[in-house]
Amino acid sequence: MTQPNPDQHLEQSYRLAQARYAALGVDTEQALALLKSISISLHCWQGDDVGGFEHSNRALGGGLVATGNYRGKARTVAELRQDLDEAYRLIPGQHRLNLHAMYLDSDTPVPRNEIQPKHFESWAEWASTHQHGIDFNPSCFSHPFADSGFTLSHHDHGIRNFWIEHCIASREVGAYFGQTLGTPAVTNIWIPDGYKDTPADRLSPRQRLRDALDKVFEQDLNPLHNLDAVECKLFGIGSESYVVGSHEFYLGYATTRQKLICLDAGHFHPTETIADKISSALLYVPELLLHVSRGVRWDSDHVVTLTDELQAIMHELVRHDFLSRVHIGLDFFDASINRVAAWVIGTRNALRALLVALLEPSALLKQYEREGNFTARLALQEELKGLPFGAVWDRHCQQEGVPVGFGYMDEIVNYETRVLAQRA
Ligand code: RNT
Ligand code: ZN
Repeated sequence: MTQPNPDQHLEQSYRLAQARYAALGVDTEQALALLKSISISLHCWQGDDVGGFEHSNRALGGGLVATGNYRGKARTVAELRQDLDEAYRLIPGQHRLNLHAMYLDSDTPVPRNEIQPKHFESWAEWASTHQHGIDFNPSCFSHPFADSGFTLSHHDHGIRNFWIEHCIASREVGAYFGQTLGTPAVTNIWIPDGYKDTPADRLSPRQRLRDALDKVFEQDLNPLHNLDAVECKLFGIGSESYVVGSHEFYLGYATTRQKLICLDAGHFHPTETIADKISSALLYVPELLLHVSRGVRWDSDHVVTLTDELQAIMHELVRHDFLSRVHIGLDFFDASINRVAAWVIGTRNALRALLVALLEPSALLKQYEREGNFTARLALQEELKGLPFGAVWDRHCQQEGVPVGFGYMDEIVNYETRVLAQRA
């Protein structure tokens, strides 16, 4: 008897899955076509534990901590790109890169308030060759002027101004990427500002931050080149008692200034999920940036896994047709496992959750809800969890020419031996 080959197995599984979904009125081919059109922005900072290439060798600051010492961390721009290329090869679809200002490509040190597009030319060339859009971030941490724990809201005019200039310069770099690559860069401002212990004055830093941001955004930039986002946080390591850029602060700011708000999945109280915030925020701000991450207790930055919370986020985007108004970025840094694998695992999971959302008969669920049939709504929601989305996902990977299932680990192991292990 001849055994069917693995490709035939995949084909058979897919056909069975297709029929199961069709019985619920879901077209798997349409879901896959949509999934192909979605780009995720991979964050450069997973590749080197948020180090950057500024020739300064400063320890990571701003309350950010990358734990672990797995071999093979990227030490140069070239190594980071090589690792990114490998990650993109193992992820189905065409994706973006989210770059921090501290990852500039310059032989000599450049003060942060003096960064220019020319320091990022090689990134633009690489991105254009590989068809990646680029998103951007000012780096307001790991710097002597951030050591006090305050940047844009600092009481010292000179220090505050330094960070204002850095953010203005960053928007210009964002616009340069957007114009060069033909797809707008989302330039996202996150600052660590806050107090470890109970403040005496919660108001003044917020007034200063509001005014500083207004200066940063004074110059209108073409939205086809650059989109501005602001990112809130509940607390950080070292800013447990007070964070200047809280959710209320930035929701108010983004609403009144019509900026994008960035919701990071790890930046809220552990029982609060950003999935429930998307439909509210999008009533008042034009677009959203998501930092898809995974909070574990007090850490906000674990590699994204296929959790209920991730699934809830993706359901929101699909059910309300928000995909065109939401930019999906990742934000985690794990130095205890193979860093390329971390990108691949996290991005593939974000895409898998998107696929599950695309395979949902949401019209039917909404109908049950309108009819007050909450029993059927619950029953169907639970049944859907057992449907064979994995066969549809495998089909997608196969069609996109990337390893199916656990198969990508063979490539990761091979890359580790060939490349990462050689970095002493
Ligand atoms: C920090 C924020 C921010 C950073 C990156 C490096 O809490 O989430 O997005 O992770 O800018
Ligand atoms: Zn974030």
